Amino acid sequence: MIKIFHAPGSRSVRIIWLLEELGLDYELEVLKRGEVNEAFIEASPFSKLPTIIDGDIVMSESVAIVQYILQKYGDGRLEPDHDSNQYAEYLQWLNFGESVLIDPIVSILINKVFRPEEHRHEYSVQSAEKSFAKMIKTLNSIMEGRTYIMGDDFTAADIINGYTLRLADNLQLLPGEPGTENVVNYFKSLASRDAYQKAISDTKS
Ligand SMILES: N[C@@H](CCC(=O)N[C@@H](CS)C(=O)NCC(=O)O)C(=O)O
Repeated sequence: MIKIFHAPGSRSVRIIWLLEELGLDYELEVLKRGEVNEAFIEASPFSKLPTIIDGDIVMSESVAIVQYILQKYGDGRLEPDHDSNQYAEYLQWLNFGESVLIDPIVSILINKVFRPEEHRHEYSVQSAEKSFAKMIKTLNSIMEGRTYIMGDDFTAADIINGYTLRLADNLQLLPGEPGTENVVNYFKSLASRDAYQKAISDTKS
């Protein structure tokens, strides 16, 4: 069974969400703030979440973990056929959510939440908010007429981007201004999925 090192709200939500969508069993090891977890330190030398252990396999990059799980256990679900033209577009969206869309969000989190107040940098927050707003407007045009990021079918690219949009929503970066409705509705539809709800509840039901 796949073991997931998890902390509430962290990117490990993506992996729980994926496994819930696939109906696969998993074991959660929830890290407690301020407590040293030897098994986690051994599995994740850079101390990053998510980290998974599956038999002899140990991994800790969320997009790579998604690809690994789909290849090993997906039976073709939640991704286009690898021989199809859509697969290239899917790979691009799968990476976009972690490589591009999350960038300004991380900057905002660092400068609004994580750093002590005296080290926060207001200009970085403002420029990250601008950059995020610009990306959302572009994404909004792309989402016109699409239910999911690949069109009609829900894929794992929605999980990667959906988690990123959750962070944005938590930071009130998705207030629903004109020109962002498609993205807001897209996020709402992802957030209403049972598997997403289980993933953010932090316990398995
Ligand atoms: N690109 C990595 C990022 C992993 C990452 O930064 N995870 C955060 C939690 S969401 C973390 O472990 N932060 C703790 C730290 O940086 O020390 C992924 O997608 O898995």
